[in-house]
Amino acid sequence: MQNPWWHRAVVYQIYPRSFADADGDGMGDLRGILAHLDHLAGLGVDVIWLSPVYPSPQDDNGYDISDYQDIDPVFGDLAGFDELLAGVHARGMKLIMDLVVNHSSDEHPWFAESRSSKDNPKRDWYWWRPAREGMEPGAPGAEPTNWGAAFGGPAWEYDPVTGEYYLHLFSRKQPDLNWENPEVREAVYAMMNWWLDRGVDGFRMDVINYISKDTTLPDGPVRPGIAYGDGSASYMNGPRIHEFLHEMHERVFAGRSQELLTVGEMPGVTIDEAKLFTDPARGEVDMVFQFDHVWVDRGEDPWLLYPLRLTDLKAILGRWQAGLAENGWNSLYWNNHDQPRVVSRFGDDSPQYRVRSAQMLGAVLHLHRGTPYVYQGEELGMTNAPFATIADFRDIEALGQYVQAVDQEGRSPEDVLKVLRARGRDNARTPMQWDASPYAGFTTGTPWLAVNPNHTQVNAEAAVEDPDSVYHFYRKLIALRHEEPAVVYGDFTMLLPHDERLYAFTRTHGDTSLLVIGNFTGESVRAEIDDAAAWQAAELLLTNAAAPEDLVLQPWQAVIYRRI
Ligand code: TEU
Repeated sequence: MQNPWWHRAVVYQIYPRSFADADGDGMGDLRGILAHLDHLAGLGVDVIWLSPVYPSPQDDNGYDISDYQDIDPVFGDLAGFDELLAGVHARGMKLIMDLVVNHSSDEHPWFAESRSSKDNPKRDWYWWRPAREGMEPGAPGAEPTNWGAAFGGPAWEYDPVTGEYYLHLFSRKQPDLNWENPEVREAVYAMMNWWLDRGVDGFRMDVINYISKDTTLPDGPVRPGIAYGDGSASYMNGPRIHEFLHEMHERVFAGRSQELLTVGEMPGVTIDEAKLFTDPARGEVDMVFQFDHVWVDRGEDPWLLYPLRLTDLKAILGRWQAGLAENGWNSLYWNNHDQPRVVSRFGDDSPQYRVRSAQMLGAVLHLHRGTPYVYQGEELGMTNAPFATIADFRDIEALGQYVQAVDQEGRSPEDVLKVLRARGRDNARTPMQWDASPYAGFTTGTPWLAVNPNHTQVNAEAAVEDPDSVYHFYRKLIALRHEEPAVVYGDFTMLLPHDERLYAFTRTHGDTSLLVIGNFTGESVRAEIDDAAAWQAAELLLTNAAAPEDLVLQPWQAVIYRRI
């Protein structure tokens, strides 16, 4: 089979709410995106992934959809969407939509019907269950299972209309759709076909490995100090997940002549599962987002910060590289709208090393085998934000988890805040920093989430003007992927797996070998690798500091050498 186009592609994620506001209401919109398409074309990305722009009560910033076939007035309308799509295509890029079909909004007409009576034809479109046996419906602890929801509290909401509970793995305004029901699946496929017919180029599929549940819904294990049970064994990679995704592929993607891209977001996916999901012969999805590497600094206690161990990060990413080497395909990411900013997390966001460490992280990621994703502002080296108190956060996850941890589990507010400051999703959601003006060129109104004060230094205008910026380094990384087949196809070999300071590997394709080294420290470090002299003499394709001597890397330096 011919290699698919997306092996060579780089994807850029836009979180529309925080990207660019054209109408001054403090929230980003489609016209704002349209006005900045040249920034993306200049960077050289191939695909844009739009986080949800559909009508939504915005309980989870659009990941709670009340109409799958329209645009929220906050963002624009369908005509504006078509214009944006045409603008993307005119610049030779593609656009993929966010597909959020594990759950809908509780304000979706489907759910309104489902909740209305036990014999409504759509009753079974969601997961309704009676109270735990022998318990009073609605009483504390009477939920059908002990599961906790991702955003705090129980995963079941009591609905007095019919005296039963509905399942919501995320907020109570995000009821889970019942994929066991074939009508649900048909409705989703019809909607997907409608968007593809409109010209979109594929989908990023939200928590798509949660759609098949163990229908017996057993209680989950409870960890000490945590208020609710963990139900994930009953819905992560559930019993019918491969069947559902294959069916979706058949009903939506197979037989289309467009060049499409599908990527499944899959928390908890294993390498063995990912091989199945991404094996082209099985017809499921093109690639998945796995979470192992962004969970590297998580431990037993959710409210403790664990420092990065570089050897762990290398072991995880190395395993994924090896696991999908023969069949299947990796997606590569440090950042998205759910993750803290990588330069603050794994780099050094102080003025001295922010640019250099952001560049090093970019080089290490983009030189792996797989399709890299750039999250808005990552190409500027945007950092975490200075959240002072819980009142500064807007994210339903931060606010909900805070309440559960502090009020129900008795944690100290300071401990919880410390973790939210480091890991909270709002770090990724502060407005895009376009220039040094008061609201960073994001809006003329009042931004829905405070602009990071460092926008006076960290912004697109300054970065585009500065040849040594993170932006231009990312531009070169993307160009390198387009020009050098070894970046796309080369075999991956991890070097120095036990080294806590350097991340080093080779990529080999035919006669071409690349050596990549990233220094994850603020000190100079010499790379003790085999063949060091030959590499030192090889062509230095890209670096973010002076060319090393004797393979001694400066603080946070990255090097990419090529030998033919
Ligand atoms: O996220 C799914 C997910 O598992 C996590 O990344 C999530 O952000 C949370 O940290 C779990 O505790 C997806 C979307 O990317 C996220 O923005 C949505 O909030 C979520 O699904 C629900 O749609």
